Amino acid sequence: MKIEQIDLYHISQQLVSPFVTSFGRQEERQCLLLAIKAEGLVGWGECVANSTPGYSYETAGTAWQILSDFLIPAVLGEDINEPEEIDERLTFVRGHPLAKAALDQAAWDITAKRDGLSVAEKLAQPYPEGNAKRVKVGVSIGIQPTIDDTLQVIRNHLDQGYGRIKLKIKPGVDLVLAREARSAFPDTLIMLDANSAYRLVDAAIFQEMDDLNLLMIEQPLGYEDIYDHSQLRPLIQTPLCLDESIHSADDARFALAIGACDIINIKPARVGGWTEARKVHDLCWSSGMPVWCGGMLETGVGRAGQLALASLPGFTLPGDISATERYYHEDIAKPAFVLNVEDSTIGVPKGPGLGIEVDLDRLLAATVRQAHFKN
Ligand code: OSB
Ligand code: MG
Repeated sequence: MKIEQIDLYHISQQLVSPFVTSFGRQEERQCLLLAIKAEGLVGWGECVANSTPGYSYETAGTAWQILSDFLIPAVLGEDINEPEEIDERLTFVRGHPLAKAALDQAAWDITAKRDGLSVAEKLAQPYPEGNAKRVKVGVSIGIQPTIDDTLQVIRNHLDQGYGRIKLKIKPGVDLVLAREARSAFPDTLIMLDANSAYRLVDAAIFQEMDDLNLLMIEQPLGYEDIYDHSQLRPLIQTPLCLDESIHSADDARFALAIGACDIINIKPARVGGWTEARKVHDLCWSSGMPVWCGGMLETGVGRAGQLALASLPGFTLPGDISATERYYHEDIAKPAFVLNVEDSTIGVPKGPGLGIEVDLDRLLAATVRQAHFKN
């Protein structure tokens, strides 16, 4: 498929409720969306880089520049048959996985459409068991003004049918919060995400959580650290999960080799796209390490891609893939994703491709900048 045109949009959307983490507060969310056009088909991809470099060094602004000046020119006019060929053509740029992932995702969408498959089916081709039709999901709850507020937000999400609760923590909002949440909800799957807010010397805080029967603690230590996590792990009972510090299958191999974690959160964006995300999945699955699909407050474009990835057989833990209404009043893609209250699952889009339609009017209403690259 010769890539004839690529459209790039920088959008900004109001969140249904502010999202507060140890690295900052978000009331609106920015991201880039891009469309690859070839042979009368369109493939969509989302770059989850936000306005500030809090989670990753990339921002919507840096991703715009890297995509416009380097990544898009490297693939425009090229003949691409399989999505993996995009990944290969982008290796000359070091880093910038969030920017790369948007092109990789769009390539999965357009080639799956060409093949008459959903992205989930195309991703699952190597596995005899194929892909799941529904995936288990949970909700990620930001830091609230008080513990009582947090308990109320947990209650609301349990009432909506979410079967796994993730609580954001930061120094000063950790142990007491976890204890109160556990005593209010003794049987709920509860996990914590620190987004790198602690150091190894803080190990005692996590040791005090040993008796809380938490599902896992996500990324307590440095955002590039793997080694200190391997030192923390034997000191605590709660399973340790890595998010920020796993950028590739090689990082995952290193983490496995030194015993740095029990679980990996796979975010396709953080590892440069779905091609690399599947490699991380394969490595973890063959090593017996459970994985789950993380989230970055995606629009329907990114969410459709998360659901496709999470349908692979090694994704055994609930993902951070909540219903559309939890993030946006009106999303730019249709249909909205809806939670099944019976079993806390969301259906995997049936395709073709990602299985969503981008509503161009809504997209343009949210757009702050656009560019069109033609061969
Ligand atoms: O660390 O998992 C994280 C959102 C933005 C940046 C980092 C993270 C998150 C979430 C939200 O936890 C997950 C979601 O519901 O999309
Ligand atoms: Mg995280």
